[in-house]
Amino acid sequence: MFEARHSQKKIIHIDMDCFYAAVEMRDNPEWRNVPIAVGGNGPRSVLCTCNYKAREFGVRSAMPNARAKALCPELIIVNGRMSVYQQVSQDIRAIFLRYTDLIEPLSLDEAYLDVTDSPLFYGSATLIAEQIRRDIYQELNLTASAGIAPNKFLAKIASDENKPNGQCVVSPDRVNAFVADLPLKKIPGIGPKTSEKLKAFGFESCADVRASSVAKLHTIVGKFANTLYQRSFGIDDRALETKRLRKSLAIETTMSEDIDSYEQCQAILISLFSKLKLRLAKHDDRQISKQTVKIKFADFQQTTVDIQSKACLEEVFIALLQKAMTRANNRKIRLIGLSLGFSEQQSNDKQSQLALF
Ligand code: TTP
Ligand code: MG
Repeated sequence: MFEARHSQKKIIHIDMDCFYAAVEMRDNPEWRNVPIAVGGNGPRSVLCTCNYKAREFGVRSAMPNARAKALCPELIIVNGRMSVYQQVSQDIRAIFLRYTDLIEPLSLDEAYLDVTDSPLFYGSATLIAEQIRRDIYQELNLTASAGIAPNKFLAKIASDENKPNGQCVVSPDRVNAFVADLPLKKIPGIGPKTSEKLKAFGFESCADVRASSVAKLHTIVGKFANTLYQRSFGIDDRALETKRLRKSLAIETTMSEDIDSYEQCQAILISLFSKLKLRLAKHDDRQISKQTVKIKFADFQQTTVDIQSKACLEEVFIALLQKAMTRANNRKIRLIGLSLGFSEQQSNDKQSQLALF
């Protein structure tokens, strides 16, 4: 029992309300009380999103402009300003970082935060979420909604419950009740087609799925059966994917006293190298493209030497150090740094998805 409590996670899913449209309303007061949408203006354009006023008319994201105009003739369709949304997204990220660095961004306006080990607000994820939303409102003049739950799946669904400008907590004792009546189409991974197919077999809610079996579900949704069965009980073991696609990995040290002997420099390089190797283990999915040695001289001038390389090799760093030291001109050395460059390989689907925004 203690074990189970101990391993209980606290996940917050934050999602901005009608994000692009909200930024436009903020920056253009004349649009605040009228239905607006953000989209292109070509005849075949579709809307990116629309404000809640427009949603009252049935206007939705991804709807063709013409259809939206038919539903809501007074709808104002404005051009998007991606660079502004990207900047706001960075500002939101900076607010998240005040509360945790365990952040998994899903798109410009959405992220998971893991606050399981946060000591803030006596460890209350509910209060942390409230404060994050308050910060966003006070500093950026935008509203966000939040879901607070023991896992990503539940937190994401919960953030939609009290939109806009609301939050919903699914505490561990509420998981069962929350999930039982959940329509299957709300489960990420179940699109309209799969939802129709499941319905045809009599599956509409999580309760229907629970009463069945993985084997039966497999005949309908294939490989997704296992996940679907777990979700119907509110189970989701996925950890946050916080790894950013970094361009390089670097480590350096400033000496307490400047040094000038090659032997001393090499000894420092060797100790840095073993630390770099350790850190590299966490990035084993990346392809190395370059090794670099940097040295800073006593007069604060620095020099770098690099070489194309597909591995992290000590002897290569040593050779680079030797070359860098030929530029010393009798100056002592105050800092040595090693770094690895990575090639631009996309590590998973998430990254390519992010690139679409
Ligand atoms: P969403 O969070 O899906 O939508 P939203 O923030 O506009 O509205 P909600 O209050 O329901 O969360 O998407 C975030 C932004 O991504 C949205 O403002 C515009 C963009 N987007 C598109 O460009 N095309 C799309 O089809 C969708 C769904 C979103
Ligand atoms: Mg949103």
